[in-house]
Amino acid sequence: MEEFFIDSDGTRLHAKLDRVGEGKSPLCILIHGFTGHMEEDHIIAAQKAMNEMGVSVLRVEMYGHGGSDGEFRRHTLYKWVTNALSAVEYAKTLDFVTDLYLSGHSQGGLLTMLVGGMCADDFKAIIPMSPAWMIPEEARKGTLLGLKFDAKHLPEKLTFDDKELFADYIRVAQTIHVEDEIARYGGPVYIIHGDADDCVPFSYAKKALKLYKNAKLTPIHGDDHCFTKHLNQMYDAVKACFEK
Ligand code: FER
Repeated sequence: MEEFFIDSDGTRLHAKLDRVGEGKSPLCILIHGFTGHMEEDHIIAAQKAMNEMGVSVLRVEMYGHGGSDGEFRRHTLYKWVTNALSAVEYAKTLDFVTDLYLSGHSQGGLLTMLVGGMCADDFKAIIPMSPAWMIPEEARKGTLLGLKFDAKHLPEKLTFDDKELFADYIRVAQTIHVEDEIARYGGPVYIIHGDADDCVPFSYAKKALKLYKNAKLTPIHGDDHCFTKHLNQMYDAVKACFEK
């Protein structure tokens, strides 16, 4: 494992690269979710599943998360998109990489769907896990994190658990139209989602399956947002994405 920082327009992104062997290999960029980081059990499980399939993995932590620069309360999806584009640009400079893949969990899964559309030619396939692609719609409706707010006259910040999130997060999310980026990605999409997820509705996985031209959905029956009940099934579903 190599640990380092990737520059994203002056923001240092904490990254770990788990290579398979020393020769050429495919590489998957793997991104955590909202309030998450690269050492969560489900992120490690995905990394190990990919490594087992001969795929090197670049885990990258986004603005305001894990060991990367930035304050959580100041993160926005635009900052995350900029960060993910920097990770893609970095990955494309690596000589050992054959095919490039992009994967992320929840808000990282939403990011995977957005960047998939933006960089459609760059990826052999994308793997959104429990993708939280209802966030932009919810932001427009005035419902995020179980909180209600006036979507046209935003509060200064949202407060939840022991955290706060400035309204710029909402302003940015309100501008994003995920369907546009779904339409722009014609490559293979492997969606993995627990059908008992109470954080991101499973109905969004079914909706994405219909909208993508070339998608497969692997439901993890009875599992929650972070696959805590059947992590082994999630592991197998990730492996299956790379079977020839
Ligand atoms: C929300 C529901 C889910 C939300 C964010 C998420 C900001 C993200 C979850 C994750 O990334 O794990 O209402 O609002």
